[in-house]
Amino acid sequence: MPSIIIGTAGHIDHGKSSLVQALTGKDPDRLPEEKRRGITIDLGFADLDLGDVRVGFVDVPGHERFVKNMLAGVHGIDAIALVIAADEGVMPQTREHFEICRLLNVQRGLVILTKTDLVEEELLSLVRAEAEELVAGSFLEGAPVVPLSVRSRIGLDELRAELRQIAKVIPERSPDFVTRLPIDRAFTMKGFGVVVTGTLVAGEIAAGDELELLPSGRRVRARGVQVHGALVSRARSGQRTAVNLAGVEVGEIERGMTLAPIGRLLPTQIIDVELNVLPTAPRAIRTRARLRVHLGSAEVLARIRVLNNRGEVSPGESGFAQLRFESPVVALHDERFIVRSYSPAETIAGGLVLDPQATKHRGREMARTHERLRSLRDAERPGKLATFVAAAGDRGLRASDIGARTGWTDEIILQAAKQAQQPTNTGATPTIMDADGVLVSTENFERLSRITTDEVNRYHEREPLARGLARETLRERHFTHAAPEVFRAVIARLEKDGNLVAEKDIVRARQHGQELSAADEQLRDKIAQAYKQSALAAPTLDQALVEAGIQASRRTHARKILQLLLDDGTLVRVQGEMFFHAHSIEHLKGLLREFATAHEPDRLIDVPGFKDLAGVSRKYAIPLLEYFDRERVTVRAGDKRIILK
Ligand SMILES: Nc1nc2c(ncn2[C@@H]2O[C@H](COP(=O)(O)OP(=O)(O)OP(=O)(O)O)[C@@H](O)[C@H]2O)c(=O)[nH]1
Ligand SMILES: [Mg+2]
Repeated sequence: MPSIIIGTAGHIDHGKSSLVQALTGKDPDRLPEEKRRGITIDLGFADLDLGDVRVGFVDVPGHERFVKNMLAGVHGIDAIALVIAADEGVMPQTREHFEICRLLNVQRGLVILTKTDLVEEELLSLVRAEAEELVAGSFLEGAPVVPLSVRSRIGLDELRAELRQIAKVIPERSPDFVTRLPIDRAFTMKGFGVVVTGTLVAGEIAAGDELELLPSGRRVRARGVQVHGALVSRARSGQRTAVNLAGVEVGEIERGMTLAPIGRLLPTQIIDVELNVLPTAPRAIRTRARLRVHLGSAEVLARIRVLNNRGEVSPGESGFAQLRFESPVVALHDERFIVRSYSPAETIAGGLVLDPQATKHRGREMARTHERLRSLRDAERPGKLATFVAAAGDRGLRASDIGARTGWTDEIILQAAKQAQQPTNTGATPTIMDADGVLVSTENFERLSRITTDEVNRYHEREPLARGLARETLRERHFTHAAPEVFRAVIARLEKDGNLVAEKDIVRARQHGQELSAADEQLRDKIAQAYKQSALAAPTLDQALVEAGIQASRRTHARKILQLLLDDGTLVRVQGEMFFHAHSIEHLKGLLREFATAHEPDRLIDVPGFKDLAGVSRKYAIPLLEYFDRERVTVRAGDKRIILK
């Protein structure tokens, strides 16, 4: 059976709770204090079976001091029942609640004129006119106006008929978002343990689901799920839902937390928004103002930074702003919220979350920031996704990062990402590409490619004798902010394009060869010769250079030449500055193998044995053996070595 959620709204004592009770038979006021004082203090819930549809009521308090409680329940409703007492007419919280619904973009509802038993026909038509004037130009213009009395029970049937009509036109909740339950109540129930309730704004919760509470990140398990007071196997979006939780104490949960699948959503403390300041706000909202922000069922304090030159948004105007929360909260792109002044607590604005994981903006980047925020507000999903990706810079975004910002399911993210990679000709939205699972803007990717090519070319100019630039150097210089995938993808792309060659640990230009002058060639041969002649009695580097007849002033140059010999394998670095000619090493390997054959089956050699075999002193024997261990020619066995096959 389809179900919808209707929130009551209206001034204190106008008959909201009485109405819910008359319809459902259940008194939504459950607190002893509410019963005693005859007013609603906190949210109340009751539901009504209309035969072909179920209506869940969220009954809110009308008292101006409890608007914050009203706000915890009004998010996520499908429609409002704006209640106006016929004997009092439109009053301050009639307007405030109605404005809140407008700011939250509630799309449907009806007006109910209560207590008609207390007034004459004439006054009733005056109040009706007043109500119509209030809603003129809003989503409630032309909505049904139902006069009724719970005393005489006149009008209740008409109201049921209208509710059924509304239920018919409420669209189904979108399946495009991951599960999210903003919690409005948490309590313990004897024999059950911890129970949380809320309006399931997206997705489903089934018994057995592993979930997490945000912002704390506490992991919990749904032991059982109830909808409309009955156990169900799963609750669906748009239903008032109660979840019995295992793995948590009631003291760890409070109103305003969100229940979500593990690892999907991310609490935030800085968000970029569009702010709509009410025409009735007493003054402009200025940068640095401290505000109460109502998001989902949460109320969080925030400081605002208005993103324009004046540093304020005037009553009746809209503008971009950044909110910095005093504590973390779950916020999603495209989510609406209400802003109240810190003191006195009055509703002064509403807003739309644009970037839920924002960073601080620099003043001189204002134009760019505006362009981004406009795109996040106006673009279709692929455009929004591309804008998020571009804003992330070199770091790029993974699908999970997009999910944490938007609450989109994997399928929606995949679909949007695919579309965003098609070239567009609008030019307004950035294009993006997929670097091994990390999405990055084409602009950033191209920039990194250019920088890499330039850096490698410059390096070759500076060090013509070097084989290439170390990968690590490149990464440290230009890719510290980039995801490793982006680094790899840039190199791979440049290789594919034929510009660069990536070898094990270096990157070089494809056409870069080490052209040596005749003099350098001679130098190279001399050094190689010096090492070859000394065989296993390897000289120190300085000795080798002296032997090769190289002047002290040319040492630095000679070292570069030596590096070439190492690069091409003529020389082998055994340890630090200790080099051997490759021939000598090969010769020694041959001797080791012969020795092994003669010492089958254990193939063991100790250090003295090795010294004899190689004809070297301990100074060389140990580094050589360690080198052979590294090269897997030998393997240590106590103070001996096994010579491997
Ligand atoms: N005569 C008459 N009295 C009514 C009617 N509906 C409600 N009342 C009375 O009005 C008073 C307030 O009713 P509630 O239903 O508590 O009003 P409310 O809007 O829920 O008030 P808050 O939740 O505190 O904002 C109660 O004493 C009700 O008995 C009605 O149709 N006729
Ligand atoms: Mg009430």
